[in-house]
Amino acid sequence: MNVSRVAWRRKECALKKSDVVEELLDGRRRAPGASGTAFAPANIALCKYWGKRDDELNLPMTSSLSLSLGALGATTEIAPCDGPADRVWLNGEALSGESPFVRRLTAYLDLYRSGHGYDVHTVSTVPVAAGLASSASGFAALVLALNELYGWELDRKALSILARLGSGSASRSVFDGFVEWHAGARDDGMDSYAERLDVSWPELRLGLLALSSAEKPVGSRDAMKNTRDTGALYAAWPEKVAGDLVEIRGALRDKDVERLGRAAESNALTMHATMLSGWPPILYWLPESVQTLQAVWAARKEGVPVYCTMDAGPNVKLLFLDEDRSRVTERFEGLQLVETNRKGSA
Ligand code: 2P0
Repeated sequence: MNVSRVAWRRKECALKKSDVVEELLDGRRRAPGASGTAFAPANIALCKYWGKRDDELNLPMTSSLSLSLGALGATTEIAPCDGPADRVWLNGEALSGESPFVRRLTAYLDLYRSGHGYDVHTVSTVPVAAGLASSASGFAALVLALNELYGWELDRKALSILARLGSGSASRSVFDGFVEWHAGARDDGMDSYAERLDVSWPELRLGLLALSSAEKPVGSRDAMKNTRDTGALYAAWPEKVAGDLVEIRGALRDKDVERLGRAAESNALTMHATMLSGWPPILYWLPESVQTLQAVWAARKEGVPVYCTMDAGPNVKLLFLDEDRSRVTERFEGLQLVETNRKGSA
């Protein structure tokens, strides 16, 4: 069989999101109740998810590990409506059915509806200017709300898989605290789900530095595809992640901020290096991002143990211990501390 025939066969046999939903909801399909409401936190990856092995099911090339952001996240209420079209409100504002956000939501809800539309009200406490991914908390809250609406009573593993079908990082947002998303190896992705780690580290602080709220030049979904398909350095990424995960798990166990910070910062910077190695090259950084990185490195040189991570945007997040809080906040103007230990409420 030649290559194109193999590719064709793989495509023909490839599983769809609807196949996964069918399997998970087997025997649980029922008429919706009046409404369902749920909260899910945003999360910041300490070891990043960057690149998929399956674009349809959002199956990642590697595992990843994150910290959920406490009460910063999304609360979503969903209810069936009379008409066939979905109506969506974000922070009280009705969104156009033509907006990319609503189109993506509607496509996802097609997996669950039986002919009717939904009214979806989402209130987000994620600071827009901080450039945090809203898709993670948004899809996780939506799945948790659907679980309420339909009374599926699915366990967290199944809910994490359903959230992944909406957005990869949403698989981690169905949990509080430190969370690992296992890459899995199966074609159907039933072993690709997140789990909460048994770690409590209330002294660890996460701070957000909002440097720019301008729209990204390229969305993370397209950027990770471009990197996987064209990045000269991408071949090194899975091995880098494997090593960083060992370091991060060990650092969380030993409460070692230096080990954690080093692995998390190096992981984020390597992710950005893989993006730069692709064509077209992708660089999310602004001059302010570089200045902040240099300020972090200068602080460490002067004995302040502060580390950083960056996602698919120009903003920088800082990691440090509570005992160094005043030394860090006086160096980084506008730093917003996240109460990762405070749970959000529905
Ligand atoms: C992460 N990011 O681990 C990485 C680091 C951005 C940089 O997950 O296509 O919105 O919906 O699965 O989850 C952003 O990607 O992508 C992301 P899709 P997603 O947090």
